[in-house]
Amino acid sequence: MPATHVINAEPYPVKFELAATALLVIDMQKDFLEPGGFGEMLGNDVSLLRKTIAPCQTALNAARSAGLTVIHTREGHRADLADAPPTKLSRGNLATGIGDDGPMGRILIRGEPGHDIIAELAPAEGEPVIDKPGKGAFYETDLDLILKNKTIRTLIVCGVTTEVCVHTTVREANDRGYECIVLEDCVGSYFPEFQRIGIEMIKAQGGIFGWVADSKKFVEALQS
Ligand code: TIU
Repeated sequence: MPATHVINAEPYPVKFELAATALLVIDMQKDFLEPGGFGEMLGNDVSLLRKTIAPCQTALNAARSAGLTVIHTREGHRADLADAPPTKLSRGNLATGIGDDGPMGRILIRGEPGHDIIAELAPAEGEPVIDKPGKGAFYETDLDLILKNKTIRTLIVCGVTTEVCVHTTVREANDRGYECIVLEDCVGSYFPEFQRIGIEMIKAQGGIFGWVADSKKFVEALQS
């Protein structure tokens, strides 16, 4: 019998099987969470995202203890920018933008310090890290292939930002037949209103994109 758990999510409780569930940690990178990166260059207050770090640690520790598949993603580009659409590079008319030098190296470039995942949530040995050129984690990556090979059906979703990379990824996953459970305190936005509405949008209409729970409910579900 597979180990089945129930999480007390909204809009209604949902079952998940340990062997068919992955924790997906989206873009918890210095470029979004620390001063001097892409998030700040866009005009954002990065401190707003930092309250997600402790809940993400709780979810990550619980997932690892339960033996769940854990997958991390990073948004970023090749050093030669060949994988960055010109429209993305020019967006915002930024004085300093993608590929330019910043305090944490070239902004949103793979291999640069700012592109790396924050130390608090560093991937453990053997946990796949998906480097993605877009906002969605499925676009031009091998995430779907990895999930299918592991026969994953449910994604527990953490990361930043709620209305951009988390939403895009959840929508992509939902259309591919995955069940997404977004942990509200583990996802963050630079805009409190977008956080609130972004969460509402996922669970509205009977769970149109998935379910919403939090790190405490996730831990409780794993212990049940
Ligand atoms: N700007 C913003 O809110 N987000 C991004 O650019 N990328 C992610 O959400 N990871």
